Amino acid sequence: MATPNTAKLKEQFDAGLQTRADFTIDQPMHRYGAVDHAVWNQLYTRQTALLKGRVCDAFLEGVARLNLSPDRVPSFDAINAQLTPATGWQIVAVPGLVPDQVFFEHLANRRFPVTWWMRRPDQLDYLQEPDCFHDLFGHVPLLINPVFADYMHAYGRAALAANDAGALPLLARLYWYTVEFGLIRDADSANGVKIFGAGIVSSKGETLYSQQSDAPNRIGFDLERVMQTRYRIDTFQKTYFVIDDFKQLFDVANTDFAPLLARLADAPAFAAGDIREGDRVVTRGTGEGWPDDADV
Ligand code: HBI
Ligand code: FE
Repeated sequence: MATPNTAKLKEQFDAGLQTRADFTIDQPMHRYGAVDHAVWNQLYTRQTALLKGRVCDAFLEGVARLNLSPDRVPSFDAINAQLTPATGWQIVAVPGLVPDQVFFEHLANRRFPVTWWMRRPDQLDYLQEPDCFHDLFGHVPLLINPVFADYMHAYGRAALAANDAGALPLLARLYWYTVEFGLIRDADSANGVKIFGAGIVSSKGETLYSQQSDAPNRIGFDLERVMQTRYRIDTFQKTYFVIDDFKQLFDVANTDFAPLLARLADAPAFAAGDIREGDRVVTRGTGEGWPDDADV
């Protein structure tokens, strides 16, 4: 969470914004200043250069098709003009993190909530909460890909059902290890993987670490295995899961989650850095630099 001081400032800042019952607002274009546009430009330029040869092709195609402006914080309406005709998704502006139930209801209706505000210049490398650069640059390019678009929609519906059944942690882990920190196989790339997760794509440090470091495990994606695996919210991941292709997400999207959640309800959760029997290990991590306190 934000420090109390930041939260206090943000509260005052948000006060003038008309927040609707579903937590959406109109993107307040007049609130972006020269510093916000400069931060967007700096992050956009840095990440697009760094991601070349490291991120999956579908992401680059998405960036190109959405016509994201490098020099200014993009208008959400302009993005929707490209996005909605392609996959039925739209982005909606929100003040920041929204409650789980609200978030999933948006996804289940093909709406992706995007935080409207930009991080400060002293937060280029890290901030704990999602800002506009993470939400927009990290998440939105893949929403113009039809397979990924359907996966996110199915995820929203499954998460709503899981929330009702008290099984949200299982679905939160799936989101974490695919949408936020997913890798995808690519024989010609470092460690045989490329990047697609938004938490990686929007971070310089984790872009390099997730693909090139010897420290983390990289393990072939398996739905049940992922849903049982704890994660880190405060450091680079100890383990990344690697999908073979987007078809694998399509199969997950078409899974009947109810029996799976019932079966896993009492199953143990694995530590983030564990390697288990039956894992398809892509790379076994050295564990260098791993914190030894408990995972989430
Ligand atoms: N709200 N704006 C926003 N963005 C998120 O990614 C988000 C959220 N609320 C809840 C939530 N994510 C989590 O429940 C998921 O990561 C599982
Ligand atoms: Fe995110």
